[in-house]
Amino acid sequence: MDIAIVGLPRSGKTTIFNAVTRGAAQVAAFSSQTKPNIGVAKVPDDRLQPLVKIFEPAKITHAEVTYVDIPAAPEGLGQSKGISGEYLNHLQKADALVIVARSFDDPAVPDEGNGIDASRDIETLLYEFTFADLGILERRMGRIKDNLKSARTTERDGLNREHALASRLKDGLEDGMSIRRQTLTPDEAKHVEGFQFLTNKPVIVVANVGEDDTSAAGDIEAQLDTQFGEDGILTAALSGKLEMELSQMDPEDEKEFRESLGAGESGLDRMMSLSYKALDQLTFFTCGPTEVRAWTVTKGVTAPQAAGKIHSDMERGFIRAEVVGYDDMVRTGSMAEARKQGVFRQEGKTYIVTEADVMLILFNV
Ligand SMILES: Nc1nc2c(ncn2[C@@H]2O[C@H](COP(=O)(O)OP(=O)(O)O)[C@@H](O)[C@H]2O)c(=O)[nH]1
Ligand SMILES: [Mg+2]
Repeated sequence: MDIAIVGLPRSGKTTIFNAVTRGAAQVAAFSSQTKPNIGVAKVPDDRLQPLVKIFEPAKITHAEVTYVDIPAAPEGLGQSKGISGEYLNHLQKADALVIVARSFDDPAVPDEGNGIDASRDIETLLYEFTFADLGILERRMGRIKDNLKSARTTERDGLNREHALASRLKDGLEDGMSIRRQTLTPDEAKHVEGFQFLTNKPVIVVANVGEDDTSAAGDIEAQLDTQFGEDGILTAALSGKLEMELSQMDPEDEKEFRESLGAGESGLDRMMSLSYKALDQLTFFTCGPTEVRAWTVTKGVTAPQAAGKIHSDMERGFIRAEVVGYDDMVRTGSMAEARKQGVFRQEGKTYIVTEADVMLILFNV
């Protein structure tokens, strides 16, 4: 699962990328980055700590997602030239898009010359997404028209239907309706998925606020939510610079420093959990004395498929899964107690894994 970080130049994309991946890619006030940075991030999950308390494992492993920090398009984003080429490819491949918008004022970092305005910059990016999708639709419609000229009667129906769908999506987009908000039949939705439209992807907007302005983060977030929430867009606000510095400290110092800054969920954690949730995947846990671990799988997988995520042998030799729901696990406090209270289940090959299942896979190879 890939999350792309996009935004105007010097909005703080690479800074935030470094914070989420605990990496050290080059951030720059002037020079321009040309290659994407790719890194893996641990997904924060409030449900891990209660499990750790129960199992006291030697090791805790978070679910992981890949972040891709995409440099601004060479032709310059936000100048209505449209997204194309390699840049568009990067965005299309992503499963979710994080838009970073500059909300910090810093004379050392030149802005684009029109002052700092996060909501304007977000509008610009969203407009570019719409524009890119319109381009894809128009090209597709042109190709269908060409194909129709030489199509056999048996093919005409399908092509005409596809043309009608594309035309409907296009009308919707022109009316300001992202494809993710348009009403589609399951068949249409499946067909549309193949095109990897940008406005069909989950979007999280992140206001990058100044490090001495973090008290304003809540207000900025609320304002952006009012403006973009209706379009199904999620919002977070954080200080990229501060978060990057914190991510480079050792965990103890980081914890202490965060506490001294004032309690509450960190903006970065919020951004990361929102992005993970937006991917619409399912998390299950494996728990024992050696490791408590969160795993990510697609919704609707069976127990053997989930086991295959851990190891292919476990899928091949799957016998059964022993399952306790997360809430039952935390409430009962131990496997033995869960068993006693009858919330411990034996599940077979056809079991469909549900959110936050605590699973032990029994297998034989
Ligand atoms: N003061 C301040 N500077 C920041 C913040 N985030 C990023 N910067 C600076 O802005 C410049 C551009 O950041 P970078 O992450 O490279 O932006 P990108 O072009 O979007 O990847 C760098 O000099 C960063 O140090 C922030 O929250 N506060
Ligand atoms: Mg960068």
